[in-house]
Amino acid sequence: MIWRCRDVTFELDARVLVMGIVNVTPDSFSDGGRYLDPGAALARCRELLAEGADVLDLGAESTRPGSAAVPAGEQWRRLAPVLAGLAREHPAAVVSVDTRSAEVAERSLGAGARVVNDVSALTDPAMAGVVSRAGAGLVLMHMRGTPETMQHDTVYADVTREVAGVLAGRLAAAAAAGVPGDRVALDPGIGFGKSAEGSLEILARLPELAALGRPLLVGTSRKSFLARLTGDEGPPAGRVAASLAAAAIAVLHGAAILRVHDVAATVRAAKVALAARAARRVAAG
Ligand code: HH2
Repeated sequence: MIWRCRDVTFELDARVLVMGIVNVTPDSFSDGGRYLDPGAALARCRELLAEGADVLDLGAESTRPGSAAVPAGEQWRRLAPVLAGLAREHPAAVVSVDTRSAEVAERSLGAGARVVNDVSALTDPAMAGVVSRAGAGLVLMHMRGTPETMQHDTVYADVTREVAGVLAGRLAAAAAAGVPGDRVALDPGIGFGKSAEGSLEILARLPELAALGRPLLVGTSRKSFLARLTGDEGPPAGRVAASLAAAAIAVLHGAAILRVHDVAATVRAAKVALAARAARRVAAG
């Protein structure tokens, strides 16, 4: 299975991509405020590349439960110096921009980004055109409602089936709007309008989503459902061990891209899980 992101094509049958998170925000749930300064954000990007990140995901808007939208102008003000620095220092690094705004996506692609990570799966009507014209990679994520409202209703008749149905529909909508399937990765949106039980069930039933035929991106890193399971009460940075377990489960169940805060540790966990997945294939003949 391939994922085309402008001039870069990832072959993902026997490989897992680790996407390192850099939130250029004052308020993200785990790293809010740490990388708002462009110099600090760039230093973090360098660190994550050195740790083995295959993709850097830069976000300028927190999407934690209850958060309000950040205007496009403010997102761009935060992102522009970081993207310019990366283009100067690491032009070959694959940069993704985590935004729901077509305007921010267009400016970021103009500054060298190769992927648009849209947690709203094309709610901005101009987004598909922007991605299509650039030939960029696109992440389509499932979310019920908006970050502001998504935790109001987390009850589903069958969460995995609903997520699969919505993602299939968004994949078709992207194709109809000019973004072919080989540019798209799909994401169940762990924690986005899901209960802790729902997020866990999706992890357990990931093969049903892998059956949609596109690379699956899974973002469990440091999320609160892990703390519910482990009983960890401290800050999100203390959820690394639980995050690694979740990452390994995701890979064993078919994930192709892991969106994480802790790159070096996840690279190692993913290698073990990927080897187990390959061994299972061999054993199954
Ligand atoms: N999770 C977050 C943000 N963006 N994008 C995708 N595709 N999948 C995810 O699971 C996902 C995402 C939330 O994590 P984080 O960026 O660390 O926090 P915040 O939204 O508070 O900035």
